[in-house]
Amino acid sequence: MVIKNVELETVVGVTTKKLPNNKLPEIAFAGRSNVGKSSLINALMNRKSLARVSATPGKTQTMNFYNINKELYFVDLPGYGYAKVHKDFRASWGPMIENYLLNSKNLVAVFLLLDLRRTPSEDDKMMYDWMVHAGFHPIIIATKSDKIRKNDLEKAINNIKNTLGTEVSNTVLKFSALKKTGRDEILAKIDEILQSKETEND
Ligand SMILES: Nc1nc2c(ncn2[C@@H]2O[C@H](COP(=O)(O)OP(=O)(O)O)[C@@H](O)[C@H]2O)c(=O)[nH]1
Ligand SMILES: [Mg+2]
Repeated sequence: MVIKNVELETVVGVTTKKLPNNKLPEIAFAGRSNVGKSSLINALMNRKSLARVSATPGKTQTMNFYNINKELYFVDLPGYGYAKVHKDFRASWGPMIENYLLNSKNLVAVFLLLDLRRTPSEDDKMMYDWMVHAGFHPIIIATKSDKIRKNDLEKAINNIKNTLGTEVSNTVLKFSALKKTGRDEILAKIDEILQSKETEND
């Protein structure tokens, strides 16, 4: 897909129960604070800073809906698992994300971002398990791939798969916002998702 037109259309606060009444398909991006969610969304949209990239984790406590080509939405979900905002945030984060994931009528796919260098945290595992239980097939994106040596890539990917307990055959997409590697594969995956959705509706 070629992204020509992007607009931050709706920002939903943590305490809001009401979801926007969107008609276009939505693709959500989840992951812990600082994993590189905003950086990925910017890279996909080819924008330097429409999604705010932050050196201070835990800043984004809203759900942001980006209208892409008037064709679909990217939904930037608030990051989880940052110690300092833990207590309050957790209390509001959980219900917000759950409310969205369970009630959005147009959600067609969920990407779960994980830092390629790290073993998935308890929060990551909880998120992944929750998604699988709720019937989603989260697509995993391993971020910050530029920070790891080529020789260690395979080992890091396997570590993620083993920790989460995903099928070994499951693909984990690698991405670097710094080098822009993996961008085409993610966009191709999005095309694939939208196409299979169309056939489903025919
Ligand atoms: N080296 C490297 N740094 C990254 C990459 N993606 C994000 N970062 C850095 O990680 C930090 C958090 O990124 P951000 O996109 O705000 O994460 P978010 O909290 O998940 O939205 C920022 O300092 C980014 O510059 C990447 O692919 N490579
Ligand atoms: Mg962010």
